[in-house]
Amino acid sequence: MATQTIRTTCSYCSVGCNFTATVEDGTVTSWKPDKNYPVNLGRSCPKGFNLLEPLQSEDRLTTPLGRGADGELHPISWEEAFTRFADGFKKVLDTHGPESAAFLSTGQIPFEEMAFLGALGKFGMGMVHGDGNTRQCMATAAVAYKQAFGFDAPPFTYTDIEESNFLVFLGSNAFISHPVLWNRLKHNKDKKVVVVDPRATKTAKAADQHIQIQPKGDLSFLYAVTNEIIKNGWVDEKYVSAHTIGYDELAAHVADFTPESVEEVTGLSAETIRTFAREFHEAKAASFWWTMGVNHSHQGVRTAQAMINLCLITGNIGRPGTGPNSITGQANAMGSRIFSNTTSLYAGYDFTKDADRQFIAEQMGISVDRIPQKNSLPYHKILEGADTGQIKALWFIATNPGHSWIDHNKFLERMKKLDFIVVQDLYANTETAEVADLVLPAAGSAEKYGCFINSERRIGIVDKVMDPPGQAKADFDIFKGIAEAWGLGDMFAAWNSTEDIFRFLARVSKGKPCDISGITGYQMIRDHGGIQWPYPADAPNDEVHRRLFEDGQFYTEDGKARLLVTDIVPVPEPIDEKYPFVLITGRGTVVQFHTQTRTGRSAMLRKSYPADAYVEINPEDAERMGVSDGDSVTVTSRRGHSTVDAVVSDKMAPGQVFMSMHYPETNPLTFPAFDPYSFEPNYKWAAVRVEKEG
Ligand SMILES: Nc1nc2c(c(=O)[nH]1)N[C@H]1C(S)=C(S)[C@@H](COP(=O)(O)OP(=O)(O)OC[C@H]3O[C@@H](n4cnc5c(=O)[nH]c(N)nc54)[C@H](O)[C@@H]3O)O[C@H]1N2
Ligand SMILES: Nc1nc2c(c(=O)[nH]1)N[C@H]1C(S)=C(S)[C@@H](COP(=O)(O)OP(=O)(O)OC[C@H]3O[C@@H](n4cnc5c(=O)[nH]c(N)nc54)[C@H](O)[C@@H]3O)O[C@H]1N2
Ligand code: SF4
Ligand SMILES: [Mo]
Repeated sequence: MATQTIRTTCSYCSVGCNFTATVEDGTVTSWKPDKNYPVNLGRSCPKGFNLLEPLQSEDRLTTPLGRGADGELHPISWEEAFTRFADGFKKVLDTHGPESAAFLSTGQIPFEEMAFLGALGKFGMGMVHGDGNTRQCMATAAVAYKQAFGFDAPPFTYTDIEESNFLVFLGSNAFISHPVLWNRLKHNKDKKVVVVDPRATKTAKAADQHIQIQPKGDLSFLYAVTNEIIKNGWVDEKYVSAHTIGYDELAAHVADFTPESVEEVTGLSAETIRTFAREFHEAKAASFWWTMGVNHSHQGVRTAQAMINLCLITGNIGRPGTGPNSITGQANAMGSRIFSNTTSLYAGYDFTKDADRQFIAEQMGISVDRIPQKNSLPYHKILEGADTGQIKALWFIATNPGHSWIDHNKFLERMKKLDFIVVQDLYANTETAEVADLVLPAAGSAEKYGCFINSERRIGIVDKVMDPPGQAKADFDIFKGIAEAWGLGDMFAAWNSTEDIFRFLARVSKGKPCDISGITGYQMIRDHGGIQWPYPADAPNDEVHRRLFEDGQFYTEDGKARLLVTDIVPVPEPIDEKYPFVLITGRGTVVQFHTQTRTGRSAMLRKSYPADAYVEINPEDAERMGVSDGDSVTVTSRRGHSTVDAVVSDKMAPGQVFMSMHYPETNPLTFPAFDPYSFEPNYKWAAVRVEKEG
């Protein structure tokens, strides 16, 4: 009997845990969290532990499906599918031009596959627009870092969580969202963990202090803290003058933000704010850890930068246990940020710069005319284009916006206006696949090869442990088939495996902040237990944990970081008498992932979460409305209504309700506001009312 041991990276969240599979004669006989991998050291959460079960579900998509004259989806051959794909897109692009079709990509497939998609869509098929679902998730952090540091570069490594003695989790429910990372935190008397969240989440309850802020009060809170730090002379002046630009503007900007002046908007006492500022100052190593409570905001970029500013002016960066640290979301969100060829050319090169286009064209061996000279429209503008008629065809890869997109009733209406929709997924009954003309069956992460990049910039290997079912193909092979059908075989002749693409990207990254030119191939990543970027050929560094900016040099032209501020903008949809509650949305439980296409298919996981959609309501509000736990209630916004179960919970502050994103009942209600710099949707504020049924 042939027995193999294969290590691969989990494809749910961005922690990036590794698992070891024992494969006997093609069957996985054991699946265990890897003890030696520096990320998870033998730990896992239930999702990773059940990673393979949804892939083995009876209703996996095993053949391509095409919509027939009867309006239904029917199995078709791959040959037919590739022909329909090429015909459908060519017709639209030939008739309406290169800006009439787009692809919407993901943070959940290996970055080599993303890179292939980016080249195929933009250089091959000739589309100008292609964005990723990381727009829904990490765009705010990416833009915040890029503006402040000169490159999208999360500075930390996971040991910083162990070494910090004042950790602020701001808008992060890491206890359920990044459980293995949260578990690295060892509480002790030299360490204080503060959670800033409007809800008393599991993370807040497990922390030393919960600062129960009003939704969207963060920017005012952080400016008041900055003001306190400045007024008390707690600024690290040496660091500020050597390594930053914009201090005087920052100081002038926050001068009016006294703790007293922000009490109302933050819901916090001036004393709480002063104490926080003092403790942040006194800590030997203070750190911020933020996720969607910040990114999903109409002022997310500047809020993230308010944390970046605080770390910079107090010298809490580039040392163990410090940093303004954005934890990423999806398993390969970081890979999509640097290698997907969507918002920037590969490795942070710029579509709008002649020299950058020329360089990438040479590396690809293509004519520079094939590279679009302008940036893609962001996600929400692509969807608006579907409304106005500018966009006629869309291709969705490993994402399900028919459920996850903000204000999704409108999304589904817009889909009806399109001439051609293609969805590439593991399953045919996702909300997005249901409206497609063509559905392409993809292999899941454990059924193919490639790499993910986790939250600490660690490149982890994705290895095949089992075959995909039926005719399902790795996304790589689907892109290869499309390239052939389009007549682009020559352009991609050098890419015969994901590792070929990896080597291309490693070469292209040379000299950029995310330089991985020293990584020779997959075996090296396997041998090292993952490798963090950068790993340049001319200065390889084999330390397992590496943080950025230890020398105070940033990626801007002058090497200095930027301190950036803005005025506070009122919330886009204020509550009023008719819609008196703030609706917050987010993750519900550790065992549910996003639109539940995968976790919903695990019998094991299904036992541990509520089967039906629910809304969490504060006990006083519930009592006033005569609502008891388990009652059926209707939640109504200006855009839609959903009838769900009431959960009366002291997690919620009065005047606020929470619905989890895992149920399709949530996004018909959300309000489509976007950050002005990152264009990330503000999923975490809508005005709603709640009424008891019957
Ligand atoms: N189990 C599980 N884990 C996951 C995922 C999953 O679906 N399920 N998804 C992965 C992905 S892609 C992502 S992006 C991450 C997301 O991970 P998180 O960001 O931790 O998840 P969320 O629940 O969306 O939001 C975090 C918190 O923000 C708070 N919040 C809302 N509004 C505000 C505000 O105005 N200010 C502050 N300070 N906080 C606010 C919410 O109450 C919530 O507790 O999780 C990853 N991990
Ligand atoms: N109300 C509300 N909405 C939200 C959020 C919120 O907090 N509140 N959070 C937002 C955030 S942070 C995120 S990241 C998004 C997530 O939103 P989506 O990306 O739309 O969510 P998923 O359910 O993860 O969709 C991924 C799809 O890819 C498929 N898939 C998995 N692996 C593969 C593969 O290898 N190849 C292919 N081709 N397909 C694959 C899955 O079956 C699934 O259908 O949701 C956003 N929506
Ligand atoms: S913590 Fe994240 S990466 Fe680790 S097993 Fe759970 S879902 Fe997978
Ligand atoms: Mo996300």
